[in-house]
Amino acid sequence: MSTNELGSKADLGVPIPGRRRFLNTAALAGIAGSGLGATVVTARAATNVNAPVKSEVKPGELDDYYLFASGGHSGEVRVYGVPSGRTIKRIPVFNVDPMVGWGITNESKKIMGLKPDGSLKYMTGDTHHVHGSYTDGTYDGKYFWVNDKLNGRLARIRGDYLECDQITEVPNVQGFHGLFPDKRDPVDPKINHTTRVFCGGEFHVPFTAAGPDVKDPKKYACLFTCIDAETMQVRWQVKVDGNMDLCATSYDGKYAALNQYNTENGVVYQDMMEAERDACVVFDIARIEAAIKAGKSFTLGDSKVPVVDGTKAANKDPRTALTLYVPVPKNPHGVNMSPDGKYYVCSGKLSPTATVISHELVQKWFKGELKDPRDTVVAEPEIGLGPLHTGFDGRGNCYTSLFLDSQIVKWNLDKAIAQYKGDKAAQVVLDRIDVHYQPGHTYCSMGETKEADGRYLNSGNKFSKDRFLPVGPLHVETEQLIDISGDKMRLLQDHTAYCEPHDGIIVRRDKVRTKQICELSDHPLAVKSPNDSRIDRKGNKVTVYLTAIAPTYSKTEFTVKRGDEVTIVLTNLDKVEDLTHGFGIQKYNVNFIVNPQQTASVTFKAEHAGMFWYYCTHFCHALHLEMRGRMIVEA
Ligand SMILES: [Cu+2]
Repeated sequence: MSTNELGSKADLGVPIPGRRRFLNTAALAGIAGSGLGATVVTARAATNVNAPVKSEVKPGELDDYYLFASGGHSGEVRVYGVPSGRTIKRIPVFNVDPMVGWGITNESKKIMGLKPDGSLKYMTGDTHHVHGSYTDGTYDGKYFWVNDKLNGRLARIRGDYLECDQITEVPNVQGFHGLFPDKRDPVDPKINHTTRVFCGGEFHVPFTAAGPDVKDPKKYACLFTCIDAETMQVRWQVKVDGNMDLCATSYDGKYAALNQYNTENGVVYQDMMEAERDACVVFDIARIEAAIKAGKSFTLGDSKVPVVDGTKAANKDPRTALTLYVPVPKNPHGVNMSPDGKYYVCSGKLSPTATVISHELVQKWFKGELKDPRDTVVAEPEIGLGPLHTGFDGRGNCYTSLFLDSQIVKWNLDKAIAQYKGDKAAQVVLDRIDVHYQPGHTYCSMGETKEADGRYLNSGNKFSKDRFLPVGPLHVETEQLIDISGDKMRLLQDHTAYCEPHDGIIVRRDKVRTKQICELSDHPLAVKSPNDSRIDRKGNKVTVYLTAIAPTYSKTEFTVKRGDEVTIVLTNLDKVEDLTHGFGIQKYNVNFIVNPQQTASVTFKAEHAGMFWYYCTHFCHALHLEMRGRMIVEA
């Protein structure tokens, strides 16, 4: 789009011939100032993974990676650039966000879920884990998923617009924490991409709303849930012992592993840390699906989702077992799969160890070739205090966050296995770096894919303390970027993260292919031309169809009656990249945006009589302030 075309668009709605020249100049100045005249980046060159890592992205340069991070109890997902640490986008998911109108437009409210009276069922959420869809063992950029630990939901984000398009509430689950997509089909070799998302329930619950079982924690259990990646429907669930925390899947699609704490079924923390070992539970996906197909399922509570029994007592015979409980030291936190697909690494939290479980030996156990679940463990190195999460560099090294030591520790998998076999001289720990302070999640560039490139590691630190200017009692968090390309780790930079990200993934920029302009045909109500702008009335329901083309709406005035239910349908007909319009109505709590070629709608009751200006809230043009109109509400 040239500046000339922009200029002619800018002239629309400014029918003052005598001022034409002045307006052109002013409009163009505005456009240049807001960057609209700049060259648009539509195709991103592939990241050169052999180039030296850098700590700075100079003005005009682009980042090499996207970092998708959860936003914790803000309920959103954040997108940062790596290595700059710049925030590029905040994607509202479980939260209400007036910046884009999420939770305000009819379209977003429908995705979020409604009560029978049309109001939002939930306005809050707690996101912890973002993971992307896979093809051939690496990100394909089609979808990203994020959990809601607060209200037990899974949300999907479309890779093309980086917007949430579906949310599914998981039945009979509280504290849904870890999630991971499968990386291919466990049975059909033709299906080489993600078709399922696995979700672990953390808090054990009764499956009834009344009666003695509600109060008796010994009757509680957790559910492991499989959700269809395309339809977002819940496919099946597995009842298990213990509280599931994080999830990791194998590259063959056959297994999902979740670390478990509170195998004691305690309800207070003292009881939850009684046992010396908890577990990492591994699910045999193909067997579970075969059991469901064979009708060996039951239902729980009001849910119609088929459930199979994955408890320890029901799965003692490995040859028919749906689950394998591998005992691991005390209250583990975090399980991650190595990029070569060989090992699950489970962190100790209350034990200074990481437990390495062999994928090959897990398969042998399920064939009945190993007696003891502990026979699947091939290493358990001591790495430091409070190990939580592990990233990988694709060169056989692990990077584990140590919450209590405030460090990232680099250790070698093969050396840890050699040490476990008896090689006392094996040097397992290769390096340590201090981080600031108390790291939770840590993850590496492409680290959970077959394309792990060993360049960057992000340490998501839970406390920032003195790292930034003081701003009162609530502190931001520190995300620290670390160079892992050499033998020694090197701190590159700190950036702030508003509270409070948990897990994230670092995705090469060529994997993410977004559309910068929406499709008019995506919305059935799209107002395709200013000439289609109209007002439809059915009884007291009024629909106002509007278009926006900078710097004007297709109607600069419309009239409704007090008590009417008013729906505004607004299409942004501008086709220029980065030309978003907003729509706010004074005193009516209406505030949303429409991106180029996007349509959105809001519905409200015209409660107050009088004249109310509506105006463009998202800066769009030199005549942005003039982009407004009047809603007359007749008494
Ligand atoms: Cu505008």
